[in-house]
Amino acid sequence: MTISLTPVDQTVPGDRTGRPGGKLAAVLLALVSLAAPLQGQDPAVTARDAWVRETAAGRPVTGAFLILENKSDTPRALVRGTASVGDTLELHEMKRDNGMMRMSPVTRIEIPARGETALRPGGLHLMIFGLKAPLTPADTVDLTLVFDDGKTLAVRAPVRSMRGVP
Ligand SMILES: [Cu+2]
Repeated sequence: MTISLTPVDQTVPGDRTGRPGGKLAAVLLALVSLAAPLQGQDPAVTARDAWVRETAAGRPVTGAFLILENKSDTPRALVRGTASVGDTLELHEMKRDNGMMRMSPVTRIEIPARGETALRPGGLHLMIFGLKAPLTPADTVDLTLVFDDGKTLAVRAPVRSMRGVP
């Protein structure tokens, strides 16, 4: 009985990984599945033109700006984030209120499907609070952005001079 079952056992899927091709495929699959969470990238949303504003002396707060692009067919939203150089990061909008520009926190920043949202001075932006040290144009800031699907995006943003920026 057991002897007659042996040829059947050799055809089970587990045995196929014994072939060189199967092993290579298994290793590649393992590498791919490891790489995704390590990079922390959300394939649906990417960022470009990221920068952080140089800080004025003694001000423990600054703004971060970038363009978020959603390559998927599903609307996404940025819901929170962190910055390597500060304690907290808030999502902000700037609006005209009684003739004055005022900024206030928002809970999410929408990125339309197959579209993009620009975070720039005078509009939507990120605000970094509790800066550990002043930021100068030689510095870079690592931002980690979290989206409404729970995925994260790592962004490296250079610090730019305040001169010439509204
Ligand atoms: Cu702000």
